[in-house]
Amino acid sequence: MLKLYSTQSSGNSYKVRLMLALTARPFLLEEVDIFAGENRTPEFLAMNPEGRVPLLDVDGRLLAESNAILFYLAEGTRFLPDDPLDRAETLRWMFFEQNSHEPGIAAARFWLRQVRGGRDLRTHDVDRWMEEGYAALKVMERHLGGQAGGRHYFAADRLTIADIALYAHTHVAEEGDFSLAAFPAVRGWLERVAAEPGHVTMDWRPDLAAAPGKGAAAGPVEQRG
Ligand SMILES: N[C@@H](CCC(=O)N[C@@H](CS)C(=O)NCC(=O)O)C(=O)O
Repeated sequence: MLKLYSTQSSGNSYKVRLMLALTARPFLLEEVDIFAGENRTPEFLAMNPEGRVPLLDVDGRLLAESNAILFYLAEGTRFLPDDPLDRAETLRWMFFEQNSHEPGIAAARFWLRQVRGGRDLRTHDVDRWMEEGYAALKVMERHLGGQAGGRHYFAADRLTIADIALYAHTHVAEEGDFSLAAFPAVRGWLERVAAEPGHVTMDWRPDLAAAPGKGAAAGPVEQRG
């Protein structure tokens, strides 16, 4: 069975939990407390030398990087288009997420909301995060709202892993002091993703009652796609 090393409040981990829930795949969840350094132990570093979550264990083979994990999990499902250009467009927005979106929006939330004293520790970075984060939100707004009638999703006219990648940190952008007031198309898209059947919120965990030891197993078992 798949096993996910994840931190509950981590947007990158949430991407993977959301994808597993949307595709109704069973998995074991292992909570890694990055604030207590559980991701920097020799045991964890032996699994992922970067010392980061999320990390997916597929029958003993380990896969890091949230968007690589999404790509693996999406194979054969409706969340990864077959058409080569649609597929490439999906990847395009996932690269955008990592290069232009996550560094500002996720970093601001992490340091301003999640790390005690983070605002003081990283005062000199706040302006850059705001500039980069708002630049990314403007790109998203232009893409979604830019053509007549607007686009409902980022690629292939349907919900793909590009949307899942971008949704994870955008829907909590306000926790990093960003306002979405000036981004109506982005807000509409967030609502569409949240209304998707099988959608789960960031605090969702698999059924703890089924948990042997520390991990928790998720159901249901059948795969949708
Ligand atoms: N590019 C990586 C970033 C992973 C990442 O930054 N994870 C954070 C949590 S969201 C983490 O593990 N931070 C702890 C650390 O770097 O020590 C991905 O998308 O998976």
